[in-house]
Amino acid sequence: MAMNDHTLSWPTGPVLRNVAALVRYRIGETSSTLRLTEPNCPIQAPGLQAFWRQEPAPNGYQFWLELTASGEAPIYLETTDVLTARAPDLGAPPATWRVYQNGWQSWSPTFVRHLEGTRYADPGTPEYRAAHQPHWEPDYDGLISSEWVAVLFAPPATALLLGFLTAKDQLAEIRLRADGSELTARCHLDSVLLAPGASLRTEVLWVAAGPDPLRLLEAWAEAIAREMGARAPHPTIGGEAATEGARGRGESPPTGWCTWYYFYGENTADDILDNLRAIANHRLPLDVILIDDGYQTAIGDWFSIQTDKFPDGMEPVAEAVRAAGHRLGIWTAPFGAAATSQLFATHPDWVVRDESGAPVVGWVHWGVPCYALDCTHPEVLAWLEETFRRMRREWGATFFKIDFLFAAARPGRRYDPTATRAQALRRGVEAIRNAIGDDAFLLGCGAPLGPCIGLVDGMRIGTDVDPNWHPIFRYDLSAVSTENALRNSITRAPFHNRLWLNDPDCLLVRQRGPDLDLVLNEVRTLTAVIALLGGLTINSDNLALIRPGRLKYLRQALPPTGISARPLDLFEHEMPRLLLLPVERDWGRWWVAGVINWEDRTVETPVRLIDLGLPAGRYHVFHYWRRRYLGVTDDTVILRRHQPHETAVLLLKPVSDRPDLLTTTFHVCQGAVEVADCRWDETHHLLYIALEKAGVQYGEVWLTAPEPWETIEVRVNGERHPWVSPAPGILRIGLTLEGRSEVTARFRKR
Ligand code: 9PG
Repeated sequence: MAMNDHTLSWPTGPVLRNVAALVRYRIGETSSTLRLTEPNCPIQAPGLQAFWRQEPAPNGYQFWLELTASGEAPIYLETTDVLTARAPDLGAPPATWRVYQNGWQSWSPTFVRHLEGTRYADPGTPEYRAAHQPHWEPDYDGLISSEWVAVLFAPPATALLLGFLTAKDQLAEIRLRADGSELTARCHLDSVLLAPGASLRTEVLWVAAGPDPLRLLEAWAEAIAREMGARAPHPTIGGEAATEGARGRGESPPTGWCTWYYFYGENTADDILDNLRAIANHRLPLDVILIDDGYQTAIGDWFSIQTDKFPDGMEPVAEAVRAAGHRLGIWTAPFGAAATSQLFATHPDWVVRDESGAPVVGWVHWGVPCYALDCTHPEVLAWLEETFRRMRREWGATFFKIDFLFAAARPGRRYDPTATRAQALRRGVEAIRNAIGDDAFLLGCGAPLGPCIGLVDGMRIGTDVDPNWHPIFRYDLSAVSTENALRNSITRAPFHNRLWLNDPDCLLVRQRGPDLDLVLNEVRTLTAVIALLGGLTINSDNLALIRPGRLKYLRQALPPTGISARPLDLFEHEMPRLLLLPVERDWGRWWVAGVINWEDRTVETPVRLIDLGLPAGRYHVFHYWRRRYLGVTDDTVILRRHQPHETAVLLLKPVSDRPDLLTTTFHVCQGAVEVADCRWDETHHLLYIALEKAGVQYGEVWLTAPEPWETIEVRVNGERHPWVSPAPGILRIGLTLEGRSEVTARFRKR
């Protein structure tokens, strides 16, 4: 073996050959590339000392670079490849591979791309590049770029993960040539200055192999969460252990109501007060009232309130929200200054500048260019702190949705020439966290993911939901639409409870009409997927006008379980269609599966227990939305008429030989949150069930009573109560649950 052919091997897994590291840098006018082929041995180049570190790590290795400006002259660091390798050998031709491709910010497409026959088409527009391709360059064609982490999967059982375990200091990506000829893990140093004598370290890369790509991805999320001190309640929940948290203990993720997806910024103070009243009247268990975009006169002028909508300013609305017992949430886009803003007029020196000295546009907000604030400027950081302190102090806001965060990471010239784009962004988010305090909830949106870990409590992980299922303006995978929003929420489900709490965006349940073009199956899918993913659950209808009958969908998603279902076929389908939530309680164990039909036509879908990974045995099957008991199976459930965009939510419960709880219809997760207790009294042949849920809701409790058991009576809160038997051995009991109810059923042997 030649000295310069560094190889990485696994006992059974893939092999990387010709492994090397590269440093691209400039001293004066001279650009150079330093190639390192031997790890753990420092290299001295003119003006630069480089040390490429390799260490063993679980299921593989970890790598990073340490760089020192060792000469008299400053160095400008461009990019470093912490690892680059020729043609990874996954034991199967690249055409068969699938790659978990993570997008760069909240709204960027994320899914497992099939190298052959993908649905992904790069729109190739400047707008798409600006929003989703932070490392775009002219040779981007034929390149797959994934931010911070990628998992290569060669079916049936060879997976290779490359993922950075730290993300505070540099933007980092995994690049794969689409023909499989080259694999690179790159850190972006953005041409920052390294002064003579100064050193820096790249982010740390983990390279791991194993048979199960989803488990590798989950393990990466756990590892980076640990390294970066993620603000998640259960940072070490793993695949199996995830059921632990589903016990319903601890605080549930935020619930709430948001102004955006009905009013789109046109709401007045009165609209908010009307919705507050509606929430109280309908007794909806929603906590946060989130005042989204549209109250401010310009991006950046956060205390200049539009008086036509809020005639008395923000204070009285904030006061009413708090008086009604809610948390006040406020939307901002903190790293932007509208070209028309007072902020920019007063502080033109606070924005990032391009080479020619012109202000860098962060984004165009509903037609108005917003310049990117320079979060390395101490005055900007002080202003950010003051802004958020005031919102907390003067309005009493304790929930902050901070949006368009990618603006802080735009390329350009900054006050601090040693700061990378990632560091600039992180300093900005840190200033906000400092100001709002440790106990306020910080929700990232339009946010580059990596540098926010450890600072945000929640993160939007997909594009905006929309009154339309398919995108209507543009047709790419980032375009706002319920379909695209749901796809990302599913493909990034492994981040939930690990990096932060996932925000799948708002739940819309209003009737189809001029304000909403989702049919009933689509609303149910939105409800089911949000409920199964267990993250933030925020409604955004006009609750003052909604037909009350529609509120049943919202109630069935509340409260969130806090635990995410697993997308079992993530590495099989670019649009994953199989979610599985395992639930375990003292009184039993069951599974809730969400089976999604993304097609625009009715299909027949077989659901095999073996694909769900269930222990062998016999299971009762309940078809949740259709409120239908499908009988017992030990093999396959066939959904014969699986309608367009319908999600079949199936409960699978092991068959018992004595009377037992089958399910309830109070929550999509069917017992995971609303069943407080369930006991079988063998002496008295009594089944006792305690239900607990905030608000008021009509629903059903379903029981099983196998031969030879026969039902004598049912009582609800001590009173005799009717039941029906929709199938032999099955009981259905309808009741209104208000806080707490106790159901007892007495049986005898025939
Ligand atoms: C408020 C909204 C909501 C929403 C956010 C964000 O023009 N655009 O490309 C564009 C993309 C996303 C977007 C708005 C505009 O939505 O995700 O929840 O807060 O801002 O303006």
